[in-house]
Amino acid sequence: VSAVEPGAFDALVAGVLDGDRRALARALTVVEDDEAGLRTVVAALHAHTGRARVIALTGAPGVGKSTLASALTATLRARGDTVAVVAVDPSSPVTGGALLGDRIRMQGHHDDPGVFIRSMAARGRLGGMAAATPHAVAVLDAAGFDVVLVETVGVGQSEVEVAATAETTVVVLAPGAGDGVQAAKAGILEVADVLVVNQADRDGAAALEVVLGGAFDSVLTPASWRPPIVPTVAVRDEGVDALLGACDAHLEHLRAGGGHVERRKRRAEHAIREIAMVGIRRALGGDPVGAMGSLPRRVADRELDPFAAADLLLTNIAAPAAD
Ligand SMILES: Nc1nc2c(ncn2[C@@H]2O[C@H](COP(=O)(O)OP(=O)(O)O)[C@@H](O)[C@H]2O)c(=O)[nH]1
Ligand SMILES: [Mg+2]
Repeated sequence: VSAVEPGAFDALVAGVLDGDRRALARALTVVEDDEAGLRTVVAALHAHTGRARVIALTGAPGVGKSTLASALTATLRARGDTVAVVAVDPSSPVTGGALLGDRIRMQGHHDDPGVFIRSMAARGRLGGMAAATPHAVAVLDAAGFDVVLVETVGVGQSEVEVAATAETTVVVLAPGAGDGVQAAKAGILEVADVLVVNQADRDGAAALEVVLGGAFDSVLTPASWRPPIVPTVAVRDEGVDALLGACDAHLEHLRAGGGHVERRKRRAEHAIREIAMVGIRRALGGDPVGAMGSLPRRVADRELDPFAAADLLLTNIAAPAAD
């Protein structure tokens, strides 16, 4: 762990709070790449977060998440909201979709100070993008954006968990590649607050809507939120107003029942757990012998059972003992 001089990030933090775009871009690079800086920046910005509304768009590669994010950005701007978009999508070039930044540039948002776009590479030193994304969201929140849109590929458990920390999680499906059966297998339907059937101009879209409609009947109580199913044609901006309306209705529902506080707690819980997991993984992986000490021998010698040894190991990680 490299030492960070006190004050080394003060100007960066001040720049973010001022809405300076270069400072913002650099702060997001710190989130991706600079472990010591990440801690400093997150600590300094934390008190300034909690204002932005976070909407996640998740789904299989190629369903149209970036196209929708771009269309939603335009719709949100039209009603006066400032928008930051963070896309964690290494697959776009593979599926033939343009990178998000290119799409939004195409739509003419590139010189709009009310829009900020960041594509994040799927690396991240601290346990991958699933760990880094909430910090990126926090930086954008602190910078004062009204809405933070998060695009993630909903294929792995960790990506799905990240999406579920948004106020509103929009699961995007399309006929064919990202269909409902696959989504159900990946476990992303469970986290959906709003379901989008994008590419509604293509064959199979109506059938997919029917399948999805049936999927929730068995599990919902009358009092719970029923995820609306919104058909969209993102490439033609069709259904995008309805999608935003569904997101607004969901936020209202959360607020009415205190659910937005729960979401924030869930996001905090996720962040704490990811940070702690990094520490544990490092303690175990970086220097296994040091952290384990004599525990393996004592278990092998039947002096300790493995559960008791694991308890001791966690204690050692929290407060390293000589042995
Ligand atoms: N026919 C049709 N194509 C779409 C629609 N929305 C997006 N696409 C196309 O689907 C491809 C993937 O879109 P993209 O937004 O990059 O998907 P992502 O991987 O989920 O971000 C691109 O070629 C888009 O132009 C739609 O509503 N209808
Ligand atoms: Mg994309």
